[in-house]
Amino acid sequence: MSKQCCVLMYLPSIVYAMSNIRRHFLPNCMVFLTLVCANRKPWLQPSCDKARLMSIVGDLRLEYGFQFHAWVILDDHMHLLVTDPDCSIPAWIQKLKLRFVRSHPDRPVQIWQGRYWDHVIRDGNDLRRHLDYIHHNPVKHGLVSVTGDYNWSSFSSFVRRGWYPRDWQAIAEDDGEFGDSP
Ligand code: NI
Repeated sequence: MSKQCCVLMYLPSIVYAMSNIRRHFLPNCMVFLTLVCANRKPWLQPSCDKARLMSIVGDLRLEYGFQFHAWVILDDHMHLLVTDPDCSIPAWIQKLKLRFVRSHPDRPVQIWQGRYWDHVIRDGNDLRRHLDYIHHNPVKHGLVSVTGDYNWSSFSSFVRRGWYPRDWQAIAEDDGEFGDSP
């Protein structure tokens, strides 16, 4: 895929309270996001919860108009790759977390870590690296041994579009920082 990331700048975040980070995104930048469950509890393990989470993301995409390029949901975290024309990522992530908690039958007090990981995609290589990371993630985290066996990611839609071979496997683990280290 040749989608160009138009933004090479990332304005530094301003920390104004320990638990509250104000993040600055520029319009139309492509951003890799990692949301992790509090204490790494596997709140997202049941398929019905993964489906519910995806449906909430779909609703927010319509409400906020962000583009949703790639995704994977694991048992205790998720990775997303989005382009947001309105720089509204912090707002809709807040809603995503809240709506998921409110729609949960047990209404647990805390499902999500307060913070989330973000990374602005710098160029085509960086994009490729993050797409591969997302799609290899179920193998990396030991949920399946073959990438194509995992249903809860955008891998199959990338295969349909000819961007990955069906039997694709990552050549090597990427040991960069992606916000999902234990
Ligand atoms: Ni991960």
